[in-house]
Amino acid sequence: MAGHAATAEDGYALWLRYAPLTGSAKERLDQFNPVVVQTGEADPSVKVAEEELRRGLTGLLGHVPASSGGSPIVLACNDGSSGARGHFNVAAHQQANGRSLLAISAADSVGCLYGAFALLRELSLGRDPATVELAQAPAMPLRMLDHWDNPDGTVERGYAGRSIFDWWHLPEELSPRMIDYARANASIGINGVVVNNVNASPLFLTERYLPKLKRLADAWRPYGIRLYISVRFSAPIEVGGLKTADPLAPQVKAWWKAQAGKLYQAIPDFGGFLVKANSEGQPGPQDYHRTHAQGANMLAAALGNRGTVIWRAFVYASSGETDRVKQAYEEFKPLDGKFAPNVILQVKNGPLDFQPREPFHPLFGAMPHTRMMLEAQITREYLGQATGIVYLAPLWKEVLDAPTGHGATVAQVIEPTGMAGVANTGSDRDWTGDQFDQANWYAFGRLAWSPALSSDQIAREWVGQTFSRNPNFVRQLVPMMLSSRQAVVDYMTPLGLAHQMGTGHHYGPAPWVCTLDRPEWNPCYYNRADAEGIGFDRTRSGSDALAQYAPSVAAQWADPRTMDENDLLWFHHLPWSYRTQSGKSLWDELISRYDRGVAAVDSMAREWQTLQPYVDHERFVDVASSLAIQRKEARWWRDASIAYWQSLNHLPLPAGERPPEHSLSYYEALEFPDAPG
Ligand code: GCW
Repeated sequence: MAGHAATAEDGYALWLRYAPLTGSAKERLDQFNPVVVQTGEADPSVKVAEEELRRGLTGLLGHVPASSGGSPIVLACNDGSSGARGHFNVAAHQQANGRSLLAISAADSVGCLYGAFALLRELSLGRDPATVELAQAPAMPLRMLDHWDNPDGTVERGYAGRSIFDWWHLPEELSPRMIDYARANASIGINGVVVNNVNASPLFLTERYLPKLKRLADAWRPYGIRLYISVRFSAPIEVGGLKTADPLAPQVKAWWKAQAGKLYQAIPDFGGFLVKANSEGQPGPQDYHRTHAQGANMLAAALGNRGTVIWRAFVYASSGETDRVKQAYEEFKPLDGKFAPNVILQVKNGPLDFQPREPFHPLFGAMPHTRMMLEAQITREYLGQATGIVYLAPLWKEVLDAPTGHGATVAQVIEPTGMAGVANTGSDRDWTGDQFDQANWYAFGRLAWSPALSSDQIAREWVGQTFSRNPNFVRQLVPMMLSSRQAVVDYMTPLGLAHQMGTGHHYGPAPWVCTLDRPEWNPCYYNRADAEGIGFDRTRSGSDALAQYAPSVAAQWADPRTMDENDLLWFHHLPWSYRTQSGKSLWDELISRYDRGVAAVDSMAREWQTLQPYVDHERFVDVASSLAIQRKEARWWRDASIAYWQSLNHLPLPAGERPPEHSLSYYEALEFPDAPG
């Protein structure tokens, strides 16, 4: 039995659908009413917790919960307990009158809100309220979304329409979306939002933007979300009328202090500044022969103990002489211990740039005297953008679980600080441009809350709340999601290849590109393919990037014969005839991986067809069309890549292999002037 197919839906409700329960699950929940606020009723966060409980119960029951007569659901929001901000308990107790009582208790009101959302999650998944027992606390203090949204409504690397932030009409108009956005974030524990692109417009530091920022911060405060902005390092010149932005110049220091003062006057809990400096053409302290630490510390002094400077480690010079993946470590490692206490270094998961697979960044664990957070990319810039199914939890788990060799996993290194995800939201009705990309927003938040959660559990939660809790459906869909990340690696850049995408739009394959001014922007810089072999030698005989890792970790990647071949060509340049662990030649193995990726997408598309009975028509068709695009993309990546490698090595395809559909010149000539940037 497929269960009821829900009515037509557009995805706007995200995982907060609260679809009606049926049968015994509904009957059990019907016993629990009313919602009672025991403490903190005047608190805005408690108010929204109460509201959300009522909304959720109404959805799950299919009617407004009774106002008396049942086992109450009680919000007790300053229970005197101590612990991390946001921790909560949810448990059913037996009362003297024989009735149960379901209590959500926490030391602070935001904890209570998180508890309410956690309870609703359990109930949405069909859990018997009488057996709910949760005691949770966030694993890390900062759980942030970074938006690469511009004031004109465009979104850098955004594939879901325009920006969700309507700066033009703020502060007078606050779109209801801003509240639904806050609800979605609070439901997964996100507690910080950077509202603008790291390639930052100085507009955000003007008087005109203050009331706009204030309106958003006020709207999000009840949801436990603090607002941050990205700042442009040269803003003192552009909007401050100064002649310099030198971080040691007294007038520059004074200007930033004054800006911070205005921000705190309007927004007392303003989070702080995110900074991309001396990276990809952005201004920074090095323009004045100052270090990253001097630049960051000057801004940190302006904020004082009220807020935080989050300084990005994503830097690489344009010389191309040093292997690009080594540059962040070389610049930042010597600055360990030099940053002010309210500075955090934000490090991307890998040393290159959000590729389908990268080894973890060597800075994790290597700067013990520096607060460090992880930056992940939820928007799929390099992973097919907003098409098909690519579930990213396995990618992030791989990094979080990696032992750094410095006595801690990546998760343990960042837990005292936090995690930021580059948001994938936009003005599209479904928020993320593709139904399944909602899962990535969800998974990011859940992992920041608890990196110990498994990709499987997160997928189950998301599927159950977002689509259907039917066990057959969940059992079939979750494994598809779990294998989808390896599929994209396989059809795009198998065996440790990276950065093989088209210039600018970063969408399709272009391994042949070799003539861009900046050598490290060229795919050929990374594949190093020629008639003899392929791959980037990062061992001692090559760039020696391996030496940036702890010895135990470097050792695990040093020998191509024993290492995990998923990273093979990231670290080694090998002949096409090299014998891989499967016994196949490197060439044959490469082709079999491309094929495996294409086959995986085909099978996802096929399986989705069989799931039609469980899914509303609108979202069924939406996902089916998206998978049709992904099938095309997978073939395009495979065929164009193989055509190019063959033009170099002139090797025949293994017997029975399908040749590329078109000639290499066909793929080379494709242009996409209309692609989103
Ligand atoms: O991944 C690259 C993107 C740029 C981005 C940059 C960064 C915001 O292609 O669009 O700029 O990384 O992370 O700063």
